[in-house]
Amino acid sequence: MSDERKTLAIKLYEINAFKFGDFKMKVGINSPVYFDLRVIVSYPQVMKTVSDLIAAHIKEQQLTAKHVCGVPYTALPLATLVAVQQNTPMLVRRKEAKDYGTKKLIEGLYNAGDTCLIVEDVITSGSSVLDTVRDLEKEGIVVTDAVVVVDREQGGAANIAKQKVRVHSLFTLSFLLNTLHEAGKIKHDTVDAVARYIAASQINSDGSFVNPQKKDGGNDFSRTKLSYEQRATLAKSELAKQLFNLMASKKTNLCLAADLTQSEEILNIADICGPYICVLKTHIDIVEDFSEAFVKNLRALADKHNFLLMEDRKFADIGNTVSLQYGKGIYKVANWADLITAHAITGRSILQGLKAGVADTTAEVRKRGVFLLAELSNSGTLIDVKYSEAASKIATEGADIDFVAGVVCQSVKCFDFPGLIQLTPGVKIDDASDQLGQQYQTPEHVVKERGADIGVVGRGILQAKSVEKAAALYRDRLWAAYTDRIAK
Ligand code: 6AU
Repeated sequence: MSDERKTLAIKLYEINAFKFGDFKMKVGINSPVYFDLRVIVSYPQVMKTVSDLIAAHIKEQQLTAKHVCGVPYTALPLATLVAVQQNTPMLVRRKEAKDYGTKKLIEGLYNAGDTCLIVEDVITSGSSVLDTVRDLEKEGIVVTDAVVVVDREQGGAANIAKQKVRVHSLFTLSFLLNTLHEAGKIKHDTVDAVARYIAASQINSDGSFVNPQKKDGGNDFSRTKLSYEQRATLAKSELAKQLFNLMASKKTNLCLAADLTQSEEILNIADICGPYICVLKTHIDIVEDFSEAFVKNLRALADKHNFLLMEDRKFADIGNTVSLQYGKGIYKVANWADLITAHAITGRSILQGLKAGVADTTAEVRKRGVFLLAELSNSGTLIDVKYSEAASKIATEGADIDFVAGVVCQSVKCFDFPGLIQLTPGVKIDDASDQLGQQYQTPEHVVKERGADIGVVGRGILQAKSVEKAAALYRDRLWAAYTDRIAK
């Protein structure tokens, strides 16, 4: 069996099912090894060998689950072969429930109390297997075992075992490394680099890093420990890159909420506060004397003082409507605002709709970005943990994330990806709340405890005796909190 596994390990390497180099991972850090087992469907002999080995393992270990279920999508064909070979009925887990008919997430015949074995291609944090366990368990199905082709040894097996599911792997990353090294396919340096990476990047089931710096002196990849310059290199949105670099070079992470109703007042405050801010945020629909000349002058001030304009429109409609609201009407927001805010309530189509609202060229879309709202600062908000998790998923997964510059939220737990910017409103040095539900925190608290990259200050500056002094003070305190945060 061991020789067969070694031969298969080398074959998988030869067909590029895994590679060594410098790869950007979903969580934002670079990995020296990358797996893509999707390629095996093009090699029937490899498919057969892998599924034979899984079936042999199930027999050897006397695993007797009533059903087999593959984690979508890469492991589905493998699970099918295993199920057919063993004559075990299969269950299929949908990634998304159908929006018509039965809305079932699990297809196949089963009864509550049935047992099931999961097949997966690669585990890193274990979160995909755990998603499948959760959906099966919702139907009363008991998941006993998970058989995976490759365990990257980054904590996934332990995360799954915590849910009382036994994990079996055909290969560990160490086994693959040693086999390839023995066969003269990779150099010792590669083995070393990968081993160091594994030691330094253990992952919790929610995708966050275990923070090994404290444990063994390895790297710490948590987003709040990285500098804005480092994070600019990881950003997927051009606007996020630009804003990270602007903050780093101008040494400010202050966003001014210019919630004023007269255009002259906004222009005046933008000129005074311009040197201290990275973003000026508007609510354009409260301006009583809006004109095209006003936005032209505001843009000129943004260029003069090097800050970006964000229209806090909080778009929240179906794709077609937001595309019109963004590009058309009196305000034509897409023409002048670098950044906008949007609710995630409509789901992914909000991103497609907004992209469609920016003129028609890809180049234009690259000059714009959105901050998705995942949490709100006011008391009594209806947003709960499940909603904010789903909102941050929209911000970090899928084809349109190149348009997402960041997330508006209140807590560091909201998302992990270091290429996104956390914008946190509700910042004020005094006053714990206003009369209408707003809740305030100090600059130090939002940056150090809550993970804010940019603090949004409105009335803390607008109502100060000296607006300029207040802007300088908020800039200094927010910036010092950030430099402290990354130094520790
Ligand atoms: O400092 P303030 O309370 O005067 O202003 C806070 C600004 C306002 C709000 O519309 C906005 O921040 N805001 C947002 C944003 C930016 O989307 C979200 C939120 O949860 N709370 C909040 O106050 O312009």
